[in-house]
This record gives sequence, C-alpha cells and structure tokens, in this order.
Amino acid sequence: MVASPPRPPGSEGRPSSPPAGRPPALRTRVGLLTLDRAVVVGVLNATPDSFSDGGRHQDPTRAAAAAAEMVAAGAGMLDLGAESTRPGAAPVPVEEELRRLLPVLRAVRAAVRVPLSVDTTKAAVAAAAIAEGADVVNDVSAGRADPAMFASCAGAGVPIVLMHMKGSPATMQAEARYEDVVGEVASFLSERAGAARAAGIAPDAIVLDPGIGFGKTVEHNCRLLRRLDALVALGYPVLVGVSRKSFLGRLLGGRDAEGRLFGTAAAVALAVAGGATLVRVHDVAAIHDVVVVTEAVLGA
Ligand code: HH2
Repeated sequence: MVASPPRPPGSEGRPSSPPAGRPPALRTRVGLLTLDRAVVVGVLNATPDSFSDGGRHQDPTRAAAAAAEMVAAGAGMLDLGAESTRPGAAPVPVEEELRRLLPVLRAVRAAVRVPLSVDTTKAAVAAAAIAEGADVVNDVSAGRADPAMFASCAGAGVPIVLMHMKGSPATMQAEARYEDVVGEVASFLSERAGAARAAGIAPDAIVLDPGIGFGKTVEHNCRLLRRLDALVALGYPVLVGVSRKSFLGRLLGGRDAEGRLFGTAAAVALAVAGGATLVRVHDVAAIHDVVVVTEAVLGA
C-alpha cells in the first residue's frame, strides 16, 4: 500500500473518508495510492522552457534535491516532464525528450519513494520511463497523440491520467470555443476513459483531468472548476492542475507566474472542495497547507 504522506501535527480532525462518490485508491505497480485524502502532486520539469519552472530541474542532482524537498513538504506523488505543453510550445522529438528525462528520472527515483508520474504523450517515452521506475503516465493528449499509448500502459499495468485539451499546445488557445464547456469536457473524458478500458487499462488505473488552461478562456477554466462535480460523477479520480497558470494571472491584473501563489491556493481549495483528489502544483509546501485546511473544513 502506498499511503498518502504524513500530515503535520495539528492536522487531526481531517475527514477520515472521502466525500461520497470519490474513488478511494489508484492501482499502481507498487500498490494502491490511497486517495482518502487529496494527494499533492509536485511538478518537476526537466525542460529548458516550461512556463514557470523551465531550466530549474534539468540537472539530475538538483532535480533529486528538489524532489526530496517536495516530498518532505508533503508531496504524495511527483510529475516529471521533459516537453513543455505551454501554449504555442513546439513538439520535442522522442530522442530529445528521453535525453532530458531519463537522467533526471533515475536521480529522482533513487532519491524518493513516492509514486512518480511521467508527463508525456509518446508511448516510447512512457515505456522507457516505466522501465526506469515511473509508476504513472500523465498524458495531456489522453491517448490521442500516440495510438500505442494505451497498450503501453495496459501492458505494464500502469495508471494513466487522461487530460482534456482542445487541439494541440501549438493551436489550443485559438480553438477555445465551446457551446457547453462542462458537458463537452465531461463527454470527451468519458469517451477517452472508455477507449482506455477497451485497450485493457483497469478502471481503477484511470484518472481524469479537465485540462485547466489547455484551449480554454478564463471563463471556461472558472466554469470547469465550479462544476468539477460533473467530472467527479464519471466515477474516476480527478486531477486538477491550476498551479501558477495564466488564467490566474489574467484574473489578477496581469500578474506574472511568480505572483500567482494565492490565486493558485484559492483555486486548489475550491478544486478539492469540488472533489479533486490529486492537485498538480509547483509550490508544494504552501499548497499542502491549503489541502490540509480545506479537507479539515470539508470533514467537519
Ligand atoms: N499542466 C501542465 C503540464 N502538464 N498535466 C496534467 N495532467 N494537467 C495539467 O493541468 C498539466 C499537465 C502545464 O504546466 P507546467 O508543467 O508547469 O508547464 P509546461 O507545460 O510549460 O512544462
């Protein structure tokens, strides 16, 4: 059993069970990742160009130190990426993605014991990362970019995060048009979960994600956060990634990524209140506090 990370003293009184309808665990190769309390997923990008931590974690030794720090601060999982998905980002060839990712993954794997996810849309990168100890695949294309992705995950018995995105990172902001954003995202994710299951991925190895900031306006992002219940109702754990995203900057008068922590905190608290069980963030220590307090209030 991979338990949720320990909470600091004073966090007694938190809810001992998830709100009704929340799936309790995610099946990984190393055991069940319990989701009775929301898991803080720390972001580690081994990229030169990610919008907020680009260039900081390319060196394996520094990445491992950052990983250990995030786990000590309460991260229950870490998400490692080697291709930026920021709006307008150009695709990275598989060799370059592996060259960036694998040394960092090996160093992080040796440094921490929490489950590691790999943020990639390529089955070959996922397979190489799984062979080096990654436990979860985080695919922002939800299996559409590479037809071999679901088979790779099913064959390895590794869970997958299926995220909604309109178009690709290069085109998505130009495609941010919906009649009913909540309904369209829910039906997309339901269809992708069905496709993943048809390819042999276990139902308790699927996580859904509304894809905050991926082909969405400020209003679309806010609406999805407000109506997260519509995604939770699909019956899979929901991961939400709001950390430092540009919709927060827009809501806050054009604030840059470094100045979006309190905005991130507000969005994370509401996501957890709406039923998210995994929150993908850069500022682990601060957001861990947010999650502890939010869950204590929810369970009171
Ligand atoms: N957001 C980013 C990247 N990967 N994966 C999921 N499942 N959900 C998200 O919301 C999500 C994601 C973008 O953030 P970041 O990794 O900080 O930036 P970049 O894509 O530029 O590396």
